[in-house]
Amino acid sequence: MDNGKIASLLEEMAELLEFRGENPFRIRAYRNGAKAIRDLTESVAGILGDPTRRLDTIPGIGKTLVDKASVLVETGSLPQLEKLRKEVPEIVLSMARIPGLGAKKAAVLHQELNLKTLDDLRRACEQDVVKVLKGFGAKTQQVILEGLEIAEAAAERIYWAKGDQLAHDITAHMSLCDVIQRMEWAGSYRRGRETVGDLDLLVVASDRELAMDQFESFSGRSQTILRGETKMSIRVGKGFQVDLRLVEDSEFGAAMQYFTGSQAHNVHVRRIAKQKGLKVNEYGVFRIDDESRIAGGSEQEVYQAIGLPWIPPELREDRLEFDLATSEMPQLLELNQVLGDLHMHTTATDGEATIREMADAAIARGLRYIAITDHSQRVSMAMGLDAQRLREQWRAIDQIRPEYEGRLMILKGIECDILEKGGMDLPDDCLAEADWVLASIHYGQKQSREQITDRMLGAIENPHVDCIAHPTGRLINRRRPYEIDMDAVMDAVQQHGKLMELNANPARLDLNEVHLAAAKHRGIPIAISTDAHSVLGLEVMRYGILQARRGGLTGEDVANTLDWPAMKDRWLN
Ligand code: DGT
Ligand code: CA
Ligand code: CA
Ligand code: ZN
Repeated sequence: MDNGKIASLLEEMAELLEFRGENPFRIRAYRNGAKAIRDLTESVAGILGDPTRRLDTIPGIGKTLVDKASVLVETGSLPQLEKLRKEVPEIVLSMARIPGLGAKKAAVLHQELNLKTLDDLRRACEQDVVKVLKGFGAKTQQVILEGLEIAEAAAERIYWAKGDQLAHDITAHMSLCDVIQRMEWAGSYRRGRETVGDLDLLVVASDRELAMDQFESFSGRSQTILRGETKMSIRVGKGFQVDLRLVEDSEFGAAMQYFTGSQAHNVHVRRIAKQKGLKVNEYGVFRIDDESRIAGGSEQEVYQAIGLPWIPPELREDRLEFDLATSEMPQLLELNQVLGDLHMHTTATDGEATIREMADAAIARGLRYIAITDHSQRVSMAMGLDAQRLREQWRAIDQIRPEYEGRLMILKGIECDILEKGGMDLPDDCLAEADWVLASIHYGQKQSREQITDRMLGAIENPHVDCIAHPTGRLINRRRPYEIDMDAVMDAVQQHGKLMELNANPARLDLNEVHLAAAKHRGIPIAISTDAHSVLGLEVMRYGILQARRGGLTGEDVANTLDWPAMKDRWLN
């Protein structure tokens, strides 16, 4: 059982215990343990299996959690969890999460109406079956219907890229209002998380009412959720929420620090502050003894007051940042450091643009080299290339190259599938002629952990393979990563001197930030690539940069910050 699975089962435990109104400390122990395990780069099973290691030396994992994790690893299930699941059916939990419903009413609904899904509940409301139940009534029924809609929309966190678009639209709209003196985005959006639950905007305005009026007049607004003195929330489209907070200029830094989060980061910040006799909140940093305020105008000041350097928002997840802050804060990667893009498709397979069009677009973006990496034959849906068609493409590249001499290096690459039965989708003699070979899994993703890991190891051992593309295969919000022994994969990558990809597509962002940090720790070079299927697709590089920063990566850790000859020299054998 992998760490992700263990963590989600522990989270489920926490949720069920919470539903039952159990001891909050116990619930928190499960939540903390789940987070610690999710963030762990080594496998829990590995640590438990090693008599020289102890799981409870890892912060956040107490004795109880060690027992639970051992049972999970050994038996694949947890008796206590099974019992709770029987007592509290999934549907009751989902209903309890609906705003305005709660645990008690959810239980009654389940008992009386024998509902299986939230859709059943909606139908029951629409058919006026709910309002006649004892203790419900027409108003409650309406609240449930509205809550259902909210829950549905909120269930899906949106991709950062989509949040970014919305943030830009709102910024443009707010900028039209001249009472606004200062405006910044905070929250998970500022931290560059893969997905955002809602957007958080901080504003300093000479007239708060006018600023709120402006916010309310945003054309995408579908509803005003609340409008108070200093806080306002609107809904955009079907359900996405945007929060506006009006703050004082002198408190802007403290507010930014507070509302950027993450919550876990802030808890840690407050703990450090407390040890120094200080208190940090959204208004500033205060001395506990005499309540005097010592910082708050800028974030820099806030961190400095508690003895820390300013911490880049992308790192504020209570993972690496406090260790880095006390040793050395890295100079995180920036977009302009990236010189090449090593994964893209053309009209030869499922891309929309020709080699020339991709090349011109790459030059316009300031790149110095690109690799054309169309699919191999196994990907029949995309007209994947066999050896003959691939060699034809390479001849075409040979012909185009002189035109781009001195402006852009066009590499002859391939995204070669790792076959279901193991082995590469194209013969070695063909792969040997490529400048750059990506290996990736597109089929047989449901195979066992052993099978997938073996296939991956086979590819890494192939001397012609340079880099593993989108190594976990996950699609955010849509498909879980395949089961794979990432420790073993990274061991092999290290041993054979290969690279790993950070696929910058906003739906992939694969490797994730935890794996990136592990790769960095091992000295595995990362290639950040767009996997572009069109000229516009090259744009996604910036999402990859954010993800790299979240993993703590600097220019040193990323292979394509070097020019092609230097990169080849340094990282390819
Ligand atoms: P999201 O919206 O789910 O993607 O994640 P965030 O981090 O943007 O969370 P959000 O919008 O609820 O709140 C923004 C930040 O404000 C959060 O990262 C930390 C801070 N914050 C909000 N509510 C609380 C709270 O109740 N306690 C603490 N300590 N911090 C809070
Ligand atoms: Ca947020
Ligand atoms: Ca919020
Ligand atoms: Zn691709």
